[in-house]
Formats: sequence, structure tokens, C-alpha cells
Amino acid sequence: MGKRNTARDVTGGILSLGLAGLYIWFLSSFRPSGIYFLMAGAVFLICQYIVFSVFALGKPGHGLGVLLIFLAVATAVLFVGKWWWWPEGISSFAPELDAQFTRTLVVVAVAFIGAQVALGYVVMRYGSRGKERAVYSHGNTKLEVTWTLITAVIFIGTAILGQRVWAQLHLNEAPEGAEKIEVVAQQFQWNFHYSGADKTFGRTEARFINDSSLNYVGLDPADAQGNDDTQVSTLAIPVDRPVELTLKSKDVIHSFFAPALRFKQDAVPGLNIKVHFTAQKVGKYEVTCAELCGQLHYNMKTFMLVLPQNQYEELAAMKEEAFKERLGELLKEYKLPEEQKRANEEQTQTN
Ligand SMILES: [Cu+2]
Repeated sequence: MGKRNTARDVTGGILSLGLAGLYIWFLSSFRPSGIYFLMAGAVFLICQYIVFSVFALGKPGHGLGVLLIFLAVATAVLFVGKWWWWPEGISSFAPELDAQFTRTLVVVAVAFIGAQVALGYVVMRYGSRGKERAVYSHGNTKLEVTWTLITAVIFIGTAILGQRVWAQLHLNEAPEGAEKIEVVAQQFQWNFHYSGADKTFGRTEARFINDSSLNYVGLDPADAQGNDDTQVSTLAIPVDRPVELTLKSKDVIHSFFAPALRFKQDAVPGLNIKVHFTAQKVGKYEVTCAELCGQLHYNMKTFMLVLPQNQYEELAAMKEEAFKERLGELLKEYKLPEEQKRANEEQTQTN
């Protein structure tokens, strides 16, 4: 790089940082979502590419190399900054799962940044306008054995570290006295089946399923044990008590995902998949379908109310009509964590 290019380098650097600042300001003040988020990202990248191509290191061929390095670092910054991150964890295993998530992310980040920076460097040094010619190498067995071994140790190591939480959630039986709720997924809604005051589920069968008469789960009208059962589209569970869900699907594969619980499990037609967890904080949380299940998949979402135990017991013992009415009231009463935060902020502002 010649001396006469320094001014160009500095100009390029300042322009690029300015663009990045503008981009971060735009994202944080307008919080664009979906297609607008993608469009803003594309415009930003194109502008950065132009800046790099024209100014970076005073050589047009270097633009791509610098862009690669910049992108790798910018990606890492987005993760470290945690601007788009998990909501607060409310399940007993959330801290362990978050620790495992961070460990995995760090390992992947080291590999990703290392590889992208190396690629950018090679593009700059040996690209079509670089001065040096690349030489062919047939590889180095010792090096390959070394990094394959290192990779294997790291990946198997992280898997062993994480398997305890995994087993606890998916393989172990639910603890004695767990509250049982059946979940029946369908295109495109969640149905939750409660056993009522007798704590015994009425018999269900596919031939009794009738959406127009609101019998989504297929309760057998002839079974007396089902008389006090309730079918609703919002999940209500007690706080600090193990809950066992039985996940079923009527049509295609869906996936029950409650980000605040750090919990995700597929619902597969023909299978009764039992899972269990304990929620530790009262409130209203989001539940969504995490498996692309059809045209209205995006709309397959609902809420989970984590209720104080006495409030839950009261609700769970109610007959269907009263249950639904009370659930509607509770849904209005409780707020999502971000709604609660906003309400608190407004409260402090008016005071
Ligand atoms: Cu779905």
C-alpha cells in the first residue's frame, strides 16, 4: 500500500463507520421487521461494498476482502450486543440451557470469524488485482489430522456438557404430581385439553373431531369422564409446579415453542409425545409454532399464562363455559414482559 493512499484509506474508514452508525441508528429507532429488515440490510451491504470498492486500501480489488472481514466482525458485534436476544428465561432449566447456548455460540464464533477473516485476507492478497500469485498446495496430512481432532474434541465435549439438560427434559419421566395437559396442534391453531375437576381426561377419538361444533380434540360425547373437560386455545399452567404436556397433531408436524421456557418440541401426527417442565415466574408469555406447517403457519401462535397456584386450581376446576370466561379475563389482566415494561416506563413518566 503506497503512502499516497493513506488519505483514501482514512476517508473510506470514516465513511464506512458512518454508514454502520447510520444503520444501527435506523434499526434501533425504527425496529423494522420482516421484509423491511431484510431490505435495510441489503441497502446497507450495497453501500458498504461501494465504499470499500472505491476507498478501501486505495485498490479496487481489495473491496471484497475488506467487506468479508467487516461482515464477520459486524456479525459478531450483533451477537455480543444482544440487541435481538432471548426473552428472560422462566423455567428451572433456563440458566443451564443459556450457558450451553453461549458455550456453543462462542465455539462457533471462533471458527466463523477465523475462517471469514482468513478468506478476506486471501482474497485481498491473491485476488485478481493482488500482486502475488497463489501457489497450489496438495494439503498437509499432519495439519488436517490436528484440526479434525480438535474439532471432534470440541464438538463431542459440548455435546456431553449439554446432554444432561436434554435428557432431563426429553428422556426422564415427569415427576409425581405433575399437572397434566393435552396439547392438540392443527393447521393453524393450538388446542389445550384440560381434564376438569375430576382430573381424568375423557376418551378422545379421531372420528369425534368436529371443528364446527368446537370439538377440536375429538372428545367422545358418550364418555361421562369427559363431561367436565375443557378445550381452549390458550395455555394456562401453575407456577412452580411441574407440568406434563402430551403433544399431539391432527394433520402435519407442528412444533410447540415457548421461548421464555427455552422449550421446543415437535408435535407429530400419530405420536403422543410427553414432555415436562416447571415455570418459575407468573406472567403472560408467547407460544408459537416453530415448524413450517402450511400457508398460515405464521399465524399459529397463542399465549401461555403462568398463574399463581391457587388461581390455577380455581380455573382448572371450572366447567367449560366459566373456564373460558375466566381465562379471557386473566388474558386481559396479565401482560407480556415487554408490555409490562412499557407500562412501568409510562407509569414512571407520569409520576
Ligand atoms: Cu404449525
